[in-house]
Parts: sequence; C-alpha cells; structure tokens
Amino acid sequence: MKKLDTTPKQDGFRMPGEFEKHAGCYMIWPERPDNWRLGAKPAQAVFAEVANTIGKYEPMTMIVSKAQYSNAREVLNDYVRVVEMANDDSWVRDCGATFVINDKGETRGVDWTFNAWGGLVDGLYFPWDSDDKIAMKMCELERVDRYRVDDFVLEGGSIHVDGEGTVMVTEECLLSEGRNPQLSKEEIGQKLCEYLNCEKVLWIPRGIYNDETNGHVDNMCNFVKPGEVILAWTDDENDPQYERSMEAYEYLSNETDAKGRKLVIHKMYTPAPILITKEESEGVDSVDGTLPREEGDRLAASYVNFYTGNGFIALPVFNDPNDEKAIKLLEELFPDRKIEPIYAREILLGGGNIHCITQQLPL
Ligand code: KQY
Repeated sequence: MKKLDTTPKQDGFRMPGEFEKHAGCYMIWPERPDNWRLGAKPAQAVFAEVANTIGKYEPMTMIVSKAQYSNAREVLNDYVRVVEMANDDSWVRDCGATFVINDKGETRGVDWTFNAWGGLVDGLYFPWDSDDKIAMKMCELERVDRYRVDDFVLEGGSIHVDGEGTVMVTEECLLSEGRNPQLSKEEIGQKLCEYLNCEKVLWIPRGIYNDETNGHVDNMCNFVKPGEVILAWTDDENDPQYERSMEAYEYLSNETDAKGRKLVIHKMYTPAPILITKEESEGVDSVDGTLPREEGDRLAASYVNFYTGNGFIALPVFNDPNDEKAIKLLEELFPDRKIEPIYAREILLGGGNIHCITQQLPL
C-alpha cells in the first residue's frame, strides 16, 4: 500500500467522530510482565471480555504476538479475528492507525510517530519500535494508503474529534517535553488540523491526576456528539482532581467549537481514589526502563475512558458507588446504544482503560 506525501486535509479526508458508524475495531493482546501483573493472565481475561463484547456489535480484530497466538485464539470467541503481529504492549489507541475517510466512502490511515508516551524524556518503556510499526501494518491489513507523519509524535488517546472540524486535546500532553519540543503550540495545532482535517483545537489545560500519559484527553473529556461533551468530575475539593476538572470546565464553558457552537458540558463523577495494593504491585516484574508499579500509587481511574461503538458503549467500571451514576448518565445521553459495563481494574493497573486499548475503523 502507498505511503502518501500529502495530508488528509489536502486530499479531502477527515477523522470522523467515534460516535459515527464503524466498520470494525482493533485491539492488541497484553503479555508483557513488567506492565501486567502475574504474567498478564488477569489482564488477558479482561481484554478477552472487552473483545468478545465489542465483537458482538462490530468486526473485532485482535493483534497478538507469535508467543501468545494459540492462547489468545483459544480464549477469544470465534467471531474475533486473531492476527499475529509483533508488538511492545497493548495500547492500540496510541500506537495504531488513526483512520480518516472521505465522502466517496474511501478510508486511509494516519501513521503518527509513536515514542511510548515521551521517548527517552519520560516514556513508559523502551524500546517501542514494534509498536511504531503497528499503524503501518493495520493499513496493510485494511488495504488502505497511509500518511506517515515522521516529524510529529502523537498518540490516538491524546485526541478526540467531533467529526465536524473540532479536535480536543490537553496542553499537559501535547506540549510535554517528550513529544514535540521543537514545535510551538501554534505549530502543533496546525499539524493536528492538517492531519485530522480540523479548523479548531480545544486546548483543555490538564487531564486526569497522575495519568502516566501526561494527561491524555481520552481519560478526561469525550464528545457525545458535535457541540456536547462529557467531562470527568469530582466535587471533593481535597482531591487533586478537583482543580483539574474545574479549570477544564471553565475553559470549555468559555469556548466555542469549529462551527461556532457553545459547548454543552455533562459532568461524569470519577470513582473514589483507587490505589495499587501490595499484592498487585508485587505481581509486576521490575525492569529497568519500565515505569514501576508501587504499592499505594493512585491510578488514573475515570469512566470517561469508554469506547463508543455501533449501538453500544463499552464502559469501564470499578465496583464503586459512582458506577451506577456513570451508567445512568450514558443511558440518558446515548438512548440508542446499549451500555456494556466491564469491571476494568486490571486494565487500569496497566496504565489506561477501555478506550486506550481499542481503535475504531470507521465506515
Ligand atoms: O493510553 C494509555 N492510557 C496508555 C497507557 C500506557 C501505559 C503503559 N504502561
């Protein structure tokens, strides 16, 4: 398949909102024991549940290493396509292709440079070269041409679009030292607009407290539809998340989107702080160069990290009283989609959640 030298904007391709129709979804099977406790066995059970759930609604492809192919094939339902591919970890939202479409029903992929969330400055593991090839391989599998962006580091979890010209990011992440320190905020905004085909960037100041991705927007805020967003929220003034959510609320309240609309903001209450237990910490292999998992560390838990698919929402839940509130809110905002809650502590322990481990292929 071709590597293109133009941009999606020049060619009339745009990234659609996640709430638009999908042709499928991708995931990567977890296995590295320095990120996933107990040799990734508990995480694999939850990844299988997520894949089998999403696969009921849209074609699901699971990317798996050679070593794990037979195991994954055994555990996953028959309707999940299992494809062998080298990888460094399981965050396809971040290392996978961002697919763009045009009005003729054609699809292409954007293949951003991936450096494990900050490279040698504050990246989360080394090396990441297999992950950086995943987007290209997804484009090959889908038989779509590809925009490789060699001079720009970006993860899919650090952007959300409304499909109508607005992209939402956090300054904390996009302006971090480990990604594109050679570019100004304005230049970063121009790159986003060129490759996603947008006109307006919403710069939320910060993401979820203690998020090891430098505050990915997909844990903090998401679009319900153009003009309407869901924001992670707490009323507890003693929680360090409080001022982050407040400043995001104030920023978004005073902004308009690409079409000049004021935004409707829905507050989604976070669960009570979730900390790594001694047992969980001890189950993770300690490896130089990989972020350690220490007992007592607070995890970046948020219900906003949900996946919006064809006729459903896959929602992380945590056995917290606010689980019910999150389910109710989504039932109200997405009356035509079934809410599929999945107990997701094991994904959270690895540093992300359901949105971070999935990547949609738009129709
Ligand atoms: O998108 C994400 N939240 C990925 C987190 C990566 C964690 C690696 N240990």
